[in-house]
Amino acid sequence: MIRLGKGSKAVVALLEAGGNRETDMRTASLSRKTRETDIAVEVTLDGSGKSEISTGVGFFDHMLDQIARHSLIDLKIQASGDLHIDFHHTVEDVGIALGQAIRQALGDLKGITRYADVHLPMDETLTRVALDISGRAFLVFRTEFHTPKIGEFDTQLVREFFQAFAMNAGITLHVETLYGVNDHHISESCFKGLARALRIAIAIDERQSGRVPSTKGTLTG
Ligand SMILES: [Mn+2]
Repeated sequence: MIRLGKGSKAVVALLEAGGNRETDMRTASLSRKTRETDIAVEVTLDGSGKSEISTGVGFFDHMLDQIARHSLIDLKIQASGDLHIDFHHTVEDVGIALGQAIRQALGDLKGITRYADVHLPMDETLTRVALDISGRAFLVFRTEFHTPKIGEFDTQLVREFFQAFAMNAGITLHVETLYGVNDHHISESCFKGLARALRIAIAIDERQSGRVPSTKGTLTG
């Protein structure tokens, strides 16, 4: 396994040289510390969905586990934040750090599938997630909750996470819950939908033959 700090130029070079994709992992690790939070993130894009998540917020850990499990990205997230105030800083800053780590691991975006969309059902709820790994950060979030809290967790923070993630990953991300009754299901369908769409969009498309999937020739500037 090759460990890459910034970007995945070495992987692309290997791909172009006919390297073995099974052993050339796209990975990144970073840490981010402010007066509000202290966060360490490790991602392995071509993983098996293993996760080690500890944010101090049980429901949020459960949602981040869904990202790993259903994107097949291996994810380690260790966060300690000012939870005595509320969960806002921790949720937002994990979104920032995870977005940055995934962007870093994707590198110059050569050979990726780029676009994906899924409809993610969870019992009575149906959420649509469409995304473009474009280098252009944009969020459309059309999901409404029926109650202010899921347990201790503020339902407003779901949007905050998606906003922070999209802005820092450089992804155009559209999330829309078409219908749903239970807020736990609604939230979980958004996270699982993101995971399933990421799984498709980050995958190496053999027919791209290592090219950046854009007529501009670049997605990073
Ligand atoms: Mn659940």
